[in-house]
Amino acid sequence: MSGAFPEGFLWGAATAAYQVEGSPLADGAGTSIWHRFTHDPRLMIASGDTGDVACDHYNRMESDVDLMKRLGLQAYRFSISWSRILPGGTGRVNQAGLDFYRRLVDRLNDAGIMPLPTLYHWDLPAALDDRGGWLNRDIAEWFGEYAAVMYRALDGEVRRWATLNEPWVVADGGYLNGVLAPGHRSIFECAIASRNLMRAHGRAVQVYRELGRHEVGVVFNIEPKYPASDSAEDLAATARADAYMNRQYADPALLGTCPPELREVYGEAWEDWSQDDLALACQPVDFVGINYYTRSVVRASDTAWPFYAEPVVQEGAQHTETDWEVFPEAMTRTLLWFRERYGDIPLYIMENGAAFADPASSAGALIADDHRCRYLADHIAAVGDAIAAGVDVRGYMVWSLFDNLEWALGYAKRFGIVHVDYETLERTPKKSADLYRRIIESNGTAVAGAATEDAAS
Ligand code: PNW
Repeated sequence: MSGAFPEGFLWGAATAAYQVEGSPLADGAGTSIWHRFTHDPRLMIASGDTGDVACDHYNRMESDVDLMKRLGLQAYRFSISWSRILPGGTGRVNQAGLDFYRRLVDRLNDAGIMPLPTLYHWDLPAALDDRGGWLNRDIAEWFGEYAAVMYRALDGEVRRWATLNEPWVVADGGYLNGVLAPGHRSIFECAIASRNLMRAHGRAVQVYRELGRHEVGVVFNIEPKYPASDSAEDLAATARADAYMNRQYADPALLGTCPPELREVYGEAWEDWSQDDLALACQPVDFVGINYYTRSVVRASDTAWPFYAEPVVQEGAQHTETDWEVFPEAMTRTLLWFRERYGDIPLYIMENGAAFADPASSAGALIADDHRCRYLADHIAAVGDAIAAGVDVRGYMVWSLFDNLEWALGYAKRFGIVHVDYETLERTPKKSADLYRRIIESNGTAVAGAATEDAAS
């Protein structure tokens, strides 16, 4: 087990703009679809929470980077808010928005922390949503224009860019289930948005090849699907679920094909991609980011529209506060599967972590988030197992650095290794941050001890 982390393995933590920054309209920024979504009484999120303040990272960026340094982080994955840069989505550039990310990147580099920006983590400029958003084919050009602005501004300081974060969540949550911005519910739109997401990704990679000097990649959430039984129906349902959630995005980007099961999944909403669209989506990337949280066990169902597949809850297994089964072995399996299917491409874990109800802390003591400590140690060990089996994993980012706005679930679900008091905005590292610091210092060897230690306590 573990100890397998190569020299130079990159240890860091991740956040996303709308979840942590606050001040979404400051300094000339345009409105994003997330600002709209959280302020529209017909949509909103149950708690009424918004990103207006969030962790106030926008105003506390400098001291937050100092905190990252104290935690021993070697990399910080964050996202750039498109509407801070281009308030109307295209056209006029807002210098003050660029300045914020330049100051962030400079401060990170000065602290010896590698900046890992993602261009799109779900907060589309509302002005572009008014023009159809991800349903408009022109979005590939819009995204390319925005990407070019960022590359021109920061490619000297940034060496590794990601285009999209989790296109599946954007399409499924935003256009099929309506639980995320822009809150639509249409399987037809889901298919169109999915295709345009991957066209936009491809366009941003093309632009990078013209302007960039370092690396560009994309980040997928991968949730491996396990069949509930060996019956032909359950196996077929599992393949549909896997095609819809995992291969739908990775196949076009990395193989230039669409999974055949998607025809069945989408039914009349499916339209085959043209050769041009496939070619645009399939640009050579320098790395792939993988976000892993859980697996799911799948069975066939006659009533579960539209996929006729449904998850089977694993009674008796540990689940997080977001009801995700804790199943670290599947992380190893995901990485092995990825190399098997897509070849030997450098991989980064760009997100892995868990929401748990943290115990209250007594004065002076660290918040004893033992469940999170255990989760992180076991999953980092699972990454070590994949590396030992020859998978080229080059880094690991904890989700998340901070407790933050967990999208439609609001502030109640806490993923941070650093606690945020939403009254005072005070940051307090939890026990997991201390564990993670030791893991980083030992380049991963501290995980084995950590898992046993917490099991015993
Ligand atoms: C990711 N799923 O979202 C996002 O990148 C983060 O912004 C988010 O806070 C984090 O995971 C925790 O939820 C996901 O349903 C949301 O499979 C949902 C799923 C996966 C990832």
